[in-house]
Amino acid sequence: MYPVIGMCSPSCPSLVSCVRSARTTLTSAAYPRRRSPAPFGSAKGSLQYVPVAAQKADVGSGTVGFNNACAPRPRSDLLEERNPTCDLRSYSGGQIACHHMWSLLDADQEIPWVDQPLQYRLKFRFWVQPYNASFHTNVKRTTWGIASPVEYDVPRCADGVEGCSRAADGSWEHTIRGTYKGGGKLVAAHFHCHAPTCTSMAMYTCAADVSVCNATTGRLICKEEPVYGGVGKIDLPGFDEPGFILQPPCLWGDAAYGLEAPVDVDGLMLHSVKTSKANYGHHGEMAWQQMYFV
Ligand SMILES: [Cu+2]
Repeated sequence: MYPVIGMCSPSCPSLVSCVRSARTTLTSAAYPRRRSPAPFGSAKGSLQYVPVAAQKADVGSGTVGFNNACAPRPRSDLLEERNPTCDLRSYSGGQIACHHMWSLLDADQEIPWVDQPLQYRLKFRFWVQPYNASFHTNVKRTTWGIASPVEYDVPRCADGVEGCSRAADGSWEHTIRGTYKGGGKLVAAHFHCHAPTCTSMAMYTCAADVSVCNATTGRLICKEEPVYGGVGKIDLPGFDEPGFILQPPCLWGDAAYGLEAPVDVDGLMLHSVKTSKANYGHHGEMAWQQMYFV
């Protein structure tokens, strides 16, 4: 928990008094005794940044609404697993708490390196073709998530933690699954997840008469795994760079261009499986499927 982040509910007399009490009694502050607590996953409220006045470098401010919503199985595993990201009362980090100048430290921790802004570098490559009406087609975009629905916490795995298993090399692996209805003829799947946690995402399609759609009853249509640069697994040597990761998408299209035909998933159930490294916990990991279809 980060004491600089508080939470509030509409039942509190004021945002400030609620946030103050929330530092020590989060649940009772959000839910007075006369009401029974909201079930896990349905608490309402927001996060407020409370700067530490004694630290000049602490200039963060603002309030952000909490809108994560984990659907019950089979849509997503996370609600039944009581993933902390599903509920405001258990939320302990992730994209909702990540804002400009919000220092996610304990209140008694000094903000380090205030004169050394962290720098990072992004490199983009764009392939561009002039429009050609004979083969370019407009596509539509949709997103399917199996987390909250976008982000979730990968727990630090141990014996007995749901979703945890040992990978082939003996390290901990955490897996979540979700089942949902598809739509359209798929032409591209970009599975969005985070380095260095994410190890794979896979999507299966099930026949309409299958009662339980999973990796056994379904047909694998796309699996994406990160390819690390600098280890000789990228075909173009100039792009095989250490420190970068290639995550090839799944693409469907015209056989004339070497592609398999678009997958028609209209009305079909789809099932996705996402695996992560879990020797350590990770906040704000994602299992977000960015899809293009016609
Ligand atoms: Cu992300």
